[in-house]
Amino acid sequence: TTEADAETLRERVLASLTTARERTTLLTTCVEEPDLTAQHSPLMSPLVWDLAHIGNQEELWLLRAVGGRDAMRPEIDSLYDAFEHPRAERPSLPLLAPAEARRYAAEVRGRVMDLLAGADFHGTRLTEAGFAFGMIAQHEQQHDETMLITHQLREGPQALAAPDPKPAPLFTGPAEVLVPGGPFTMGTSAEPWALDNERPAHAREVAPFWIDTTPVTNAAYQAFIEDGGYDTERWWTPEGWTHIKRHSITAPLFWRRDGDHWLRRHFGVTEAVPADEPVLHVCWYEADAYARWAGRRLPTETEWEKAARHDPATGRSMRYPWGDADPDPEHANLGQRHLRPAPAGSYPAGESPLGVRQLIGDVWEWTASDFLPYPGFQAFPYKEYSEVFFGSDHKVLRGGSFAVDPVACRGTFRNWDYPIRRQIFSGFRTARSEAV
Ligand code: AVJ
Ligand code: FE
Repeated sequence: TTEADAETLRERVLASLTTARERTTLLTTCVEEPDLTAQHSPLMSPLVWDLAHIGNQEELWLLRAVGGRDAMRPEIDSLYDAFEHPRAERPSLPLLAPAEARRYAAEVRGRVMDLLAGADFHGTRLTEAGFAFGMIAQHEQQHDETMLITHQLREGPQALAAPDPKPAPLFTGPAEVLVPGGPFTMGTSAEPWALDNERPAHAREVAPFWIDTTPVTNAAYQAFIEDGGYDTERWWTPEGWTHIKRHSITAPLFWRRDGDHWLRRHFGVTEAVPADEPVLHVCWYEADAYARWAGRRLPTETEWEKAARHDPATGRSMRYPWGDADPDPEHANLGQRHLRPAPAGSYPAGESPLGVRQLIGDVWEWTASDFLPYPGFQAFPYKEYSEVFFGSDHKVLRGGSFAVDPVACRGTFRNWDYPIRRQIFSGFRTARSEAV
């Protein structure tokens, strides 16, 4: 019945918001106050900015837009508007101090709990199926990934720890699989909490292509380095070549050569680069150059989504590679349960019908494609979520990383960034067209 559905939805909203807040709390209490207010990189906000911004967006969209309440502290809105102040400027703003930011976010959340208790999930598009609540849970989780990136950039001793992923049996499957050509349905009109840029569902025609069964590993990437990849202009786009030479980039971010092997700094610990894990912290230019060196290319966004969602048996697009079930820990490495990707070939339960693994979780995967709207795109609920980023400045990343919560990750989910960015939890896999 509708009443039972509403209760299920209320519980799902509550669980999603609660999971997000537990993560936010951990990320903002595992270091001392000076590390919350410091800017650890000009690319990132102080952690205390993310904390109050999370609360402020929740107030704006749930208490004010859905609940019709007045602003709690109208004077702070502009401080936490991401478009008014670029990240580099944020530490010089009169930000709420950590204790105050925590109190503000908690007070917003308390009022949201009251709102949720009486929420009607029908009505406007914003409240339909709890969309605004789902959007805010996703927003907080996205900032939890952003804050984890800040932690990785932070110098100093380890503050966060998590168990390593379960060792996987050695993967012995084929290196690549053939995805058949033909139409498939890209995007979604059905997923209730899908964001505007994932909509609407539409048909795409795809030529047959081969795609790597697993993300590219550190060992494979090291072979590119040892083969002089960073000194061979022909592997790089002109922009990529200029960029790596200007910034003396010779390896993924956080890597350091030590004699004949590589070390990396990972959440405050220096470790040998793990050979069998997917490569992490590469920019689009590096992914693109590696692919060319390997005689291959990056998959287009359309190819990636077809590999991740297409069920050749039914012709249907599924929610995830493994089917329509929500992710569980056997399917994918998500949600900061582990602070690293799992070895390539892990998660057999999460493979696609064609046997492609780790499309969801582990590392964000760079695609060849610019971030563009789908045919029929409509900005919702605000232009600044996606629309202002469309164009050739940003490349699309797919699939989510170990740092993304399941609420903000699905077969249709789209992320984007500048092609020079590599502080994000980014890796890639390669593809090639089927010879005709
Ligand atoms: C989708 C990850 C590019 O962090 O800029 C957070 C998500 N939007 N707050 C970002 C987002 C507004 C966004 N990305
Ligand atoms: Fe935000």
